[in-house]
Formats: sequence, C-alpha cells, structure tokens
Amino acid sequence: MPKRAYIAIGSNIEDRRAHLESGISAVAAFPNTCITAISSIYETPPIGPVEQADFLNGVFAVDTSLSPDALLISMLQTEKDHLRQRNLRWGPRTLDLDLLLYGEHIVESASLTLPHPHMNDRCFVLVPLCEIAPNQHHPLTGLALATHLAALDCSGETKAVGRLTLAPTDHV
Ligand code: PH2
Ligand code: MG
Ligand code: MG
Repeated sequence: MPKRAYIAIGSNIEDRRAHLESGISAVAAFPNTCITAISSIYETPPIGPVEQADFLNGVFAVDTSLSPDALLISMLQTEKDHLRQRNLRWGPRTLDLDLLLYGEHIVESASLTLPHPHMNDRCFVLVPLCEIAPNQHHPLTGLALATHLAALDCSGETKAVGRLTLAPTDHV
C-alpha cells in the first residue's frame, strides 16, 4: 500500500521559483510516486545563524510506494542534480527537500529522523503544511498540525507569493 508523505521544499538562490518547480517535477518522476497536493509558495526571511537571502518555501504531499530510505535517497540525488553545494551548514541552497512525515512512521536512524525534528517550530514549514494538511496528526504528539501551528507566532514570518505553475499529477 502506498503511503502519504509530506515534503518541505525551499530555495534561496535564483531562480528560486524555477528551482522549486523543477524540484517538484523531479519528485513526480520518482518511481511509484505521485504528487497529491502542493501548497502556496511563501517568501520567508532566513531562520538560523547564517545571514543570507530570503527563501521561497512550500510543502507538497506525495503518495509513494518507495520506502522512507529510498525516498530520501532520491530526494538527496535531486538536490545534487540541482547543483546543491553543502559547504556551509544552514547556508544558501538552490534546492532543499526535507522529508517531514511518512505516514505515521517514527524513525530514528543515522540518515533519517521522522517526523522531522524541527517541523513543529518552523513557520516556513508549518504554515504551508497546514494549508494542505491541517487535520493530519503529528505521530509523536498526537495533536493536529493546526494545533501546533496555533502555538506559533508566524506574523511577519511567511508571505504567500502565489502558486507554482505545475499541475498535480495522478499517474504513477
Ligand atoms: N532552511 C534552512 C535555514 N533557514 N530559513 C527559511 N526561511 N527557510 C528555509 O528553508 C531555511 C531557513 C536550513 O535548511
Ligand atoms: Mg531544510
Ligand atoms: Mg535539508
């Protein structure tokens, strides 16, 4: 049975919108994987210790028969295909793909932590995620994602700047 997974996407190197679009198209082409929902795109100030350009961020949902590890490996390859440099932790990136949720799975391995450990405290993740899955429960807290969002102050942290020109696919 395919599982529903949620993936956060971000870029703060131009052409940011083109990177998001081709990143989602690449995921849509993964085997046994289809995109089921895409949030609006948000412009967000950089969070963390590195001074850098504003991001475009969003979240999308997939139904996939890939295992969490296989999905992650394909996501990392997609980042590489977008010439993602990993020379500065939390630094600027052409394309960032973060696996937030994979069904109700709870995973703690060297390569993967599920649910994503920071998803509940980042407005640039929770705002788009709640746009497409407000009633989804967080596997560790059991609370609806909208409840986690209500606990955050996201004023000034996210500004919707439209949608991607990419139709959700329903083919496998
Ligand atoms: N990603 C980071 C660090 N800071 N800030 C925003 N607004 N959006 C991001 O995607 C982001 C960030 C490291 O993954
Ligand atoms: Mg990230
Ligand atoms: Mg990442």
